[in-house]
Amino acid sequence: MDEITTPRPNDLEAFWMPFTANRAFKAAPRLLARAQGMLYYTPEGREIIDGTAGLWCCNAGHGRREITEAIQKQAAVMDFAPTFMMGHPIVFQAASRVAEITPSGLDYVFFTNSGSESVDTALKIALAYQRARGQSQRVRLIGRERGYHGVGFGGMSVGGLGNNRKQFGAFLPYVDHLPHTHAPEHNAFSRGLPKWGAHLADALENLVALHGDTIAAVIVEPVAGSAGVLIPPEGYLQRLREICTKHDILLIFDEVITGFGRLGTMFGTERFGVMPDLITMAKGLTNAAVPMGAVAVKNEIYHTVVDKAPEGIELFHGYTYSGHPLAAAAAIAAIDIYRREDLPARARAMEPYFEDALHSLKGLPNVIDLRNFGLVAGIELAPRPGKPTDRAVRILQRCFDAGVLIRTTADIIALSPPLIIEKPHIDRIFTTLAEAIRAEAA
Ligand code: PXG
Ligand code: PLP
Repeated sequence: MDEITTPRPNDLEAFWMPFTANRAFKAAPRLLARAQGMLYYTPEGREIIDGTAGLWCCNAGHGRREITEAIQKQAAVMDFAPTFMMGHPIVFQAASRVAEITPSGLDYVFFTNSGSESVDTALKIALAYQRARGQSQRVRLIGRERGYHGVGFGGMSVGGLGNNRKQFGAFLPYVDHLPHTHAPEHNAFSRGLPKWGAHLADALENLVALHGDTIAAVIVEPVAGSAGVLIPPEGYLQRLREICTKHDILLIFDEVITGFGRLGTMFGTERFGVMPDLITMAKGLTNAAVPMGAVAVKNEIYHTVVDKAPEGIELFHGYTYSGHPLAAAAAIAAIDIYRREDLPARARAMEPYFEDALHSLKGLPNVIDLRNFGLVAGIELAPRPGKPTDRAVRILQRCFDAGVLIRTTADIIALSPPLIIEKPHIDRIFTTLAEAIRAEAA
């Protein structure tokens, strides 16, 4: 294991790292150089258990041969072809495969390259739909406090994370926000859906009272990931759906994290039994092997925008790489794996063990909440006085040194392992984490 498998870079300076403390990182880098199954390897060959599926995206585990081969094969057949006024066979196949796994009735798929692009695309489709059906006064978009919808101007505007907004000044106009659902005073240490808080969805009624019939769409994450694993209260999403339907407002589920088996069903919509009008996705779509995102829309939305348009282009939107052949090949192969191995069911079967392991951390110093749903867990820590994020980042470093990759936002640790995880991995992850939490309290 000491064998050097990948050379270290000789200069870390030029790469402006995303969402990273660049100065601290470049002074003490943490590098991942190789990956297989549940494991990453450092350039020195040290094993790191992947507790986060990369960034919530390698749901089928790393280095899946079928996906690699599909990409290699496609690269040799055709590197690229436009999808603007041209087509190539594999992108149509990929769209059909996605339509097969989305809820029936959401059978049309627009391709993007990321979650951020999927969100902006969904918001634009929602606006175009309202206009196409003669409701052009519906220009308002409603997000939620503590929501994360990527970093485009649309997603940032409906997003609800102050840190992601404060450097940038200008946002989309006509945006409002629902209150977030995090209520540790009622729901701390909940297993699964917290019991308190369905009524928080009623805040949408207040926004309707304020904005009348000018709301085009509401966008929420079924389970908020980036903001620190906020699990929706029982009945909350149902209530939101009812109010949207009552007032003729589109409901967008941002399933960039919750899609592809994460919650024990292919999409969160199935687990919750709530049907949105649009679903945004990315990450697990290709098992992260090639960047790709998508938006699935209700048939009526497609038909309204497309059939009601005058002859010619119906939607003035698209990316050079919408439906890139390599991404399309990777998506088809990844979806085949999710279905063949029934990874959503596997996640569901592993959930009770994962939940028990998580809640075994109760009582450790500074652990103020533990929450979980599907194969997602949040561990909330009391911040170090005057030094927010410090405790969590130091725990991350300790875990990395001990061979476990975790993810932190502020003082919340998020876990979202590949769905192929086995019980011994779960044991290792939580034992390591418990030691790190104890060590940081000392
Ligand atoms: N919507 C949701 C719900 C997301 O979680 C995006 C949109 C944006 O996707 P892209 O592909 O543009 O990053 C996301 C992304 C983390 C973390 O550790 C989460 C995301 C990205 C990076 C880190 O919480 N979510
Ligand atoms: N900027 C310029 C100058 C472009 O020509 C294009 C696309 O043609 C873009 C941005 C958008 O790039 P993409 O389609 O990859 O999102």
